[in-house]
Amino acid sequence: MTTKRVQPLARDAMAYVLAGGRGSRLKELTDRRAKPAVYFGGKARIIDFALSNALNSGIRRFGVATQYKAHSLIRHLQRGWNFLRPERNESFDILPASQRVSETQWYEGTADAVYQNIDIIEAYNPEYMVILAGDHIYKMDYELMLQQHVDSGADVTVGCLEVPRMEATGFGVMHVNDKDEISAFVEKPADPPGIPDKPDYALASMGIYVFHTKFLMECLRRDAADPGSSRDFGKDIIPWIVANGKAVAHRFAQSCVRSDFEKQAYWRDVGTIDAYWQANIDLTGIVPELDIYDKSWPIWTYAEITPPAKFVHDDENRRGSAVSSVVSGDCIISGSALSNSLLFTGVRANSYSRLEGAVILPNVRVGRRAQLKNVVIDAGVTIPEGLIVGEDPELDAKRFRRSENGICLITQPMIDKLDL
Ligand code: ADQ
Ligand code: ADP
Repeated sequence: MTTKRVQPLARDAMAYVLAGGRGSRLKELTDRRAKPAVYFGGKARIIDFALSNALNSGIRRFGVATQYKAHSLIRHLQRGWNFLRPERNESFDILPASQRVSETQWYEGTADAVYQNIDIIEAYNPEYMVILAGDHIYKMDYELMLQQHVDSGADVTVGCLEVPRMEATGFGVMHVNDKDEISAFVEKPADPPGIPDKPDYALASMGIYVFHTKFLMECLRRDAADPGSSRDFGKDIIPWIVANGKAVAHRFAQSCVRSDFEKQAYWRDVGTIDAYWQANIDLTGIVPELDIYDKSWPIWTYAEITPPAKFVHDDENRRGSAVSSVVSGDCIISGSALSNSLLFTGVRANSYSRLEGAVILPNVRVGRRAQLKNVVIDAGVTIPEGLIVGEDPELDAKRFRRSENGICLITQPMIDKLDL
C-alpha cells in the first residue's frame, strides 16, 4: 500500500550538481570555460538542463560544485539562477573548490566535491541528495527517481540507460537482477559487459545518484578516511555500496520527459565537437528529437533582453534569408543566406556570406562574402571578409580544429593567426 504524500519528495531533496570538469574532448571550446558553461541550443548553457530538470521536478535547494575555469559558469549562474529565496525555504549555493575541509586546493574527485561541503549541506538538512552531472542534455523528472529510491529501500539509486556495448567504455557499467538491484558495477571497462538478453547493449550509469543524506554523509566520511580511495563516485563510492549495501538502478526511460512527438528517450553527452555540433544542428530539423519548445518542461536560463532577429537584403537586393535554421534574438542577417544553422544571440552575418551547417555562438561577426560550412564558431569571433571554410579539408585542418567528421571549430586565436 502506498501512502499519499503531502508534498513531493523533491521538496525534501537537494540537487547537488557536479560542474567542475573541463570536458577536454571539446578542445578549444573549453579553453576558457568549463563544459557545463558551454552554450547549447540557441539560448541556454549545458548546465541549464540538469538545473531545469531539478526545478521542474520540484526541487528548491541547489548546490553547484565548480572547479575548472569557473568564471563564465559562475557568472551565468549568478545572472540566471538567483531567483530562489531563503524565505521560501529555497537555496542556491555556488561552491567553488576552496580549501574547505581538507588542505588541498582542489576537489580530488566527484565525491570529494561533495565531501568538502558537508557542513553546508548538513546545515540545510535535506532528507535526500540528488547528485547530478552538469554536462548532459536531457529532460528527466527526478521525483520519479526519488519515489523509486524510497519505495525500494535502496542505499543508493543510480540513473542508468542502455547504450550500444562498444560505446560504454566511457561509462560506469552495471549488471542488475530482475528487481533492478545492481549486482556488479565497473567504472569505464575496456570491454564492457553486455546486458544478458541484449548482448549488444550495456546498462550504463548516467552519473546521477539519489541517496538519503545521512547515508551519503556516512559513505563520504568513510571514503575520506581511506587513503587508497580516489574520492570518486564512479570509482569508489558506488562500487563500495554495490559490494556492501543495496544499490538499485533507475531506468531513464521511466522518467525521461517527452513531448507528444518525441519517440526516443533523449540523452546526449555532447562531449566531443562532432556530438556537440550534431546535437545543435538536430534542433534545426523539422521534428527534432529534443523538444525545447515544451512549455510543460521549460529549460530555464539567463537570457539577455534583446531586440528581435532581423533579416534584410543587401544593396544588390539579395535576400537575407534563413531556411531550416534556428536564429536567436539580436541577430541581424543582412544579405546573407543561412541553411541548417543555429545562431545564438547577437550574431551579425554580412552581405553575400553563406552559412550552412553552422553553429554560431553569441556575438560573432561574419564578414562579407564569407562561406562557412559545417562549423562551430566560438563566442565573440570576428570572421574576416571572404573566409572560406568547408571546401578544402587540408587547409581547414591546418587553420582550425577539424574533427573526425569534418566539423571545424573556429576560435579567435585561430583567426588571429591566419595569414590572409
Ligand atoms: P565521467 O563523466 O567520466 O563519469 P567525471 O569526469 O568524474 O565522470 O565527471 C562527472 C561530473 O562531475 C561532470 O559533470 C564533471 O563536470 C564533474 N566533475 C568532475 N570532476 C569534478 C570535480 N573535481 N569537482 C567538481 N565537479 C567535477 C561519470 C561516472 C560514470 C558515468 C558517467 C556518465 O563516474 O560512472 O557512467 O559519469 O556520464
Ligand atoms: P562566455 O563563456 O560567458 O561566453 P567568454 O567567451 O567571454 O564568456 O569568456 C569565457 C571566459 O574566458 C570568461 O569567463 C573569462 O574568464 C575568460 N576570458 C574571456 N576573455 C578573456 C581575455 N581576453 N583574457 C582572459 N580571459 C578571458
